[in-house]
Parts: sequence; C-alpha cells; structure tokens
Amino acid sequence: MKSRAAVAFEAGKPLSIVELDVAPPQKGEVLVRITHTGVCHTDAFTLSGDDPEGLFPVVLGHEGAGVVEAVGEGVTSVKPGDHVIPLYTAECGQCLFCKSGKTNLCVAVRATQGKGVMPDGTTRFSYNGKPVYHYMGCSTFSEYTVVAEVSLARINPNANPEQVCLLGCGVTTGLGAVKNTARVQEGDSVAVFGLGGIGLAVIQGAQMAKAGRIIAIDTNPAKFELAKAFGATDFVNPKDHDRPIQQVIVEMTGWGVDHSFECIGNVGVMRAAIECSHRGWGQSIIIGVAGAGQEISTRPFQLVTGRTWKGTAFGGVKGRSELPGMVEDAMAGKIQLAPFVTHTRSLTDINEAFDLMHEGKSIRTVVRY
Ligand code: NAD
Ligand code: AHE
Ligand code: ZN
Repeated sequence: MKSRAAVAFEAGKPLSIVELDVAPPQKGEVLVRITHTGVCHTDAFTLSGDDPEGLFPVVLGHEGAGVVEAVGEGVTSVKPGDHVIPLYTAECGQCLFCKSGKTNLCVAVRATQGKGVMPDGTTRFSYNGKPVYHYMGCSTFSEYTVVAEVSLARINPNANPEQVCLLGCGVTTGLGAVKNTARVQEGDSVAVFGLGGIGLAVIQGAQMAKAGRIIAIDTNPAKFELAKAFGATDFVNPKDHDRPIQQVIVEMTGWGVDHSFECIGNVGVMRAAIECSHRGWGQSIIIGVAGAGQEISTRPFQLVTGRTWKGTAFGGVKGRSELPGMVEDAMAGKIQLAPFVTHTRSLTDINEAFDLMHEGKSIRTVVRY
C-alpha cells in the first residue's frame, strides 16, 4: 500500500514528504495507522548524524499513537481497530530481561531494531523500489507503519491521541525516571538539567512524588515558566554564573541534592549533575543521549564518597504492562499531558517541528496526519 511519510534521506538534511510503499505485516507484525506523533530530541539527534545506530534513508519518529489496521500471522494480542502506542522498548514477557523483574530492557527485537529492520532482517518500507529503514521499532513519521506485536501497547480508545502519543516517549521517560530509576521519596531534593519534554516530565514526576526542593536548570530562561507550573521551586540559568554549575547547586543546598537528572545529552552537564549530588547518598540519573564518541568522566572520588551514577531508558517502564494504566491516569487528570503540547503541525510541515525545537520555542510539537 501507499503511505504519506516524512523520510530522512540523508543526515543533516530536512525530511522529505513522499509517498512510500508499505508491505503487508508479516508473522508477528502489525500494520498501524499513525494518527499523531510527537517529535523528540532523539529524532533530531539521529537526523543530525551523531547516532552510532543512525541509518539512512529512514522513517524516523518514535512517539506516536494510532490504530491497528491489519495484523500478520499469529498476532493475537491486538486486532484491527484497537488503539495503540508503538513502543521503542518492546515487552515480550519471555526473554531473560523481561523475566528478571529487574529491567524494562527487553531484547526480543532489539538487535534487528538497531539495524533498522524488522525481526526477519528486511524492511517493510520502500521508495522507488529501494528499501527504507525502520527506526527504533516504531517509525511514526509514516501514516502507515509496521511494528512487531511485542512493540505495541493497547490503550483506551477514548484517550486523546494528540496528547497520549507523548506517553510513547517523553512524558513516560521523565515520570518513570523519577519513580522507577531514582525512586524519589517525599521531601527529597531534586535538580533537573534541561527543561525540554523530558526534564519537565521529571519535574512533574518529582512533584507527584512530593519531592521537597525541585531545582530547574536551563540555559534558556523561557523554559522556567512551564517548569514552575509543573512544580519547580528554584530556577537556575548557568549563563548567570561565572563558576561551575555544580558548585552553584551545592552552595544552594549545603551538600548537594538527593537526586539529579541530566535531560540534555551533554557529557559536560552529566559531570556537573553527578558532582552536584549529595555526599554520602546522592545519585544522578542520565537520561540524555550523547553523540557517537562522547564519554563521561568525573573524579572517582565522587563515587568513593557515596554518589551513584545511573541511567534510564524509557524511564524503566514496561510498555505493554504499564502504558495502558498511564493512559488511564492521563484521562483521569493524574498525569498532565496538555502543557507539553506547545505546537501542532500537519505532516507536510513536520520540519517546522525540528526548527521550533532547535530554536528553543517548543516543548513538543505534535504532528497530525
Ligand atoms: P529538548 O531539546 O526539548 O530539551 C533540552 C533542553 O536542554 C532545552 O530546554 C535546552 O535549552 C536545554 N539545554 C541545552 N544545553 C543546556 C546546558 N548546557 N545547560 C542547561 N540546559 C541546556 O530535548 P528533550 O526532547 O527533552 O530530550 C532531552 C534528552 O533526552 C535528549 O538527549 C534526548 O535524546 C534524551 N531522551 C532520552 C530518553 C531515554 O529513554 N533515555 C528518552 C527521551 C529522550
Ligand atoms: N542509538 C543510540 C542510543 C540511543 C538511546 O540511548 N536511546 C534511548 C531512548 S531515547 C528516546 O528518545 C534508549 O532507550 N536506549 C536503550 C535502547 O535499547 O536503545 C546509540 O548510542 O547507539
Ligand atoms: Zn524520544
């Protein structure tokens, strides 16, 4: 079948709106009609050419919501008409990782996903007879996409897809990082570096956990207003200080914060984030994705003196088990999604979503088909 799609033909170039050919779903696969997709910084990161797993031409996008159009052989957990959110972290329930009870990092389709192909090693997308790669097992920048059955969460059909698509990545990642990875407790102090969709979701999660002080840090002060609305108590622009930002945070708090979160993808800021965490028990959670060749460093003394460095993918959330409940929570007003949707665009204007992100004007632009 034909599908309208925004294709990244080359790194560093705008997406092209074209009509792709989409092959039918094979065994264990599902054809989904995407109705809405967010644009996450990770899409821009891969488009930039900095992603070691980046492949071109590719259909990017991993923060979508849609409706099942058709299912391949053996698919039992979803049927045509079901409302779904594609998952870049699958949940097969069978692999060592799923069964461990310790992680959400299912490996059922991860290896082929990282190579831009379906589990059988081929693509369902093509353009002028040539294969076009899949992305993160989702490829939500195509109206019709094919994903593995294990990469779909079935959700309440009455949910607002323009908002709940953000549970496909940004908001879930931030909330989950607080709840599952850091396990923030009532009264804890928190520092959040980077106030995009991820950082603001961390702030929302910290407020839900009844954190005490929530320090919001960004070089773009325009982000502070929304951070305040989500519950941040203190606002720091590193550009206002002539000393390392970790020093500023330690001075503000005495010994540093109980939890810090890096939501940018900047290895220098990752260092600042661990170094502003509390002597003896502070921890820092890396959420940001850093480019090929980048490495983190700090004095080992930072860890010797009781700090813990951690990371999180999709906030440690198991998508098939947990996303349906999070969608219910959003519908019940327990999770706020509306403030994240600062802009909407049609597919033909999807490149504006990237421009708005790079200009620091948007939190999330949601693209509708
Ligand atoms: P975004 O571009 O919307 O937000 C980033 C924010 O960081 C911006 O507000 C920007 O002004 C701020 N910033 C940039 N440099 C800064 C600096 N030196 N000091 C302070 N603030 C600075 O991005 P996003 O969509 O919120 O994503 C954030 C990061 O999280 C990206 O690296 C993305 O790839 C990553 N991410 C990771 C996961 C995961 O599962 N681990 C999930 C989603 C996104
Ligand atoms: N491809 C990159 C890594 C990218 C990465 O870390 N992705 C995050 C999700 S970002 C969502 O916006 C993640 O979940 N990672 C775990 C995984 O299995 O991909 C690289 O460095 O190769
Ligand atoms: Zn993302």
